[in-house]
Amino acid sequence: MGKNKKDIIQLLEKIALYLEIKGENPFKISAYRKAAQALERDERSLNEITDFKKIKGIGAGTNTVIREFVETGTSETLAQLEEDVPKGLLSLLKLPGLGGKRIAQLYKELEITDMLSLKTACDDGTVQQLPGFGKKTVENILAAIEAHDKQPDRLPIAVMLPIVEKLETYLKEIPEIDQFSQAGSIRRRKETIGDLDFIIATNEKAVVKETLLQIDGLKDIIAQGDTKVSVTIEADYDVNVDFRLIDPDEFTTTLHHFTGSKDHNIAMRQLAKQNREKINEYGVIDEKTGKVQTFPDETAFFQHFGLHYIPPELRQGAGEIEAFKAHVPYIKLSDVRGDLHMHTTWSDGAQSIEEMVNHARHLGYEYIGITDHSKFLQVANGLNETRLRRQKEEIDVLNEKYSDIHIFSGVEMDILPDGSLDFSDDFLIEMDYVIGAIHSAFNQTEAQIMNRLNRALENPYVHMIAHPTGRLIGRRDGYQVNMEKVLEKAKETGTILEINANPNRFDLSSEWARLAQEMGVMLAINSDAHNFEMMAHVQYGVSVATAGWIQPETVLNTWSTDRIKAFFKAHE
Ligand code: DGT
Ligand code: CA
Ligand code: CA
Repeated sequence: MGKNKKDIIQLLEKIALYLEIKGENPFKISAYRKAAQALERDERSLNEITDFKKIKGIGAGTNTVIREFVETGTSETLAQLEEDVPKGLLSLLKLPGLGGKRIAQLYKELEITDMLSLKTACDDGTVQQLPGFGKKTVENILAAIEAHDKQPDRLPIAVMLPIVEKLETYLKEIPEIDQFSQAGSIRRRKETIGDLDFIIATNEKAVVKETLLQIDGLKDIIAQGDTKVSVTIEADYDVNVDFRLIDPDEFTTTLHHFTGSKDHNIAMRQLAKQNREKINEYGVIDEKTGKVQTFPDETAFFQHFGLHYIPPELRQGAGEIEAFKAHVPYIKLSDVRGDLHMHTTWSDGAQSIEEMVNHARHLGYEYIGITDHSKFLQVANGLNETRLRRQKEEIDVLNEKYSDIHIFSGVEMDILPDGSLDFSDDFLIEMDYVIGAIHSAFNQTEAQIMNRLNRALENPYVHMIAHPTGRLIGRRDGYQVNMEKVLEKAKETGTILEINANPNRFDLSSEWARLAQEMGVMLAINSDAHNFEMMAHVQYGVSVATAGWIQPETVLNTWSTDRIKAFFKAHE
């Protein structure tokens, strides 16, 4: 079934929310919330729990729901609620300031069922008359609806990646397709994406085109020619996708052409001109003879121009063509030997330590670091000193059990709003390593934020700073950080800065990472995984690093286990 503990917690919370929207008995709602919290607090993973009813906070009713979900992967209770509650009501949750209770009120008192009926009732003044809904609240709701209706031109890459995955699954099932690839900004792993581009090699364009038009979620056909199909796909947002259909022997040149960037293509064409050649999507044309040359892959294509293979992330028209006349030692996924930031069921992760270890072994890692949250972060069930010591014992046992991987015992320690650290130095020295992180009071002044970061950077037991700016791409700018000063301090204290590989974050960005490397600051590419699947995000972190010209040597987790051990010790 593949359900993990997080899935159950989400199920219980969802049921509570539906009950709340329906305006059901508060005790019933609270029973589901309590059960979710009890599971969150419990350190065991799903496989280790034999009897849910034994957990304080889980009663007979919630136990039945959990067991059904674990055994069948579905929930009759949730299915019934999904039938009872109008779908449009749920979409109202996306508006900031509207929770289950308020939505229940709108539904019951005013029969509001979706965004449109809410807007109408706001406009004609009826919402304002509800108890607890003042003029200001109504204005806020209207502003939120407007912001929601206005889809941004570019979407964060984190929104696009799941859609890309679905599209690729679909393309893989089409037998007439020879090969296909992402192109454009998604292949270059930009932070935000305008539209998705795919290049498809096929000898049966008409059949493939027809099949593409059967795709799930198709909302609009923007254009359909012999070689190009442009569609709008409906997901959380509307997403435009360009599919280009070409003959198999033209695949490489078309792929290069539509991978861009535009500036890179311009620079390539200038280089070709020196050879008296022209590049277009169909091939490389000799100006004298008119002969068209095609290539088996991009390596051969670049080689034709005397260049080493340039990774898509670096095709920016920013000096890469000159640079790649020689060998450039940029980082690749295969350089990564381990992952030094992840969470387990001890705090807010979905899997146990041993499960994460085994997944890491499956990925071929030589080491991982377990870095659950610290006590300040109560919402994530952060660990205090006692629990961290117990966790370290468990890690010691696992290190005995598995000889092919080393598990570092770390912690993602909160830097508190007042600048103090969540643990004293006496305790920190017990950990293999410590990651400092800000998760609170984001709206402080630059002076306050820098004071907090400096305290962590200057502490000899803090080895690394997680997601240094706190931004979420397209959603949150992060806190007021003076990154130049952070880089200087990191250099001075030998503190590592993280490239958080989560596609919502990419923090540091490739630009900051590049400057960090130039200044002699060490980096680490971390998944910050809260479950198995998220461990794969490291590949995106590597793309961020590649786009910043980062070399393997700059990145801690390309080093050997012994070298890292020595580094952690020496830092203190
Ligand atoms: P995006 O979609 O705005 O995030 O950025 P891209 O780079 O994916 O841009 P897109 O989808 O307009 O075009 C894909 C690539 O095709 C672009 O990077 C460069 C290449 N290209 C080649 N010829 C043209 C052209 O005539 N117009 C445009 N816009 N792109 C072209
Ligand atoms: Ca594009
Ligand atoms: Ca496009």
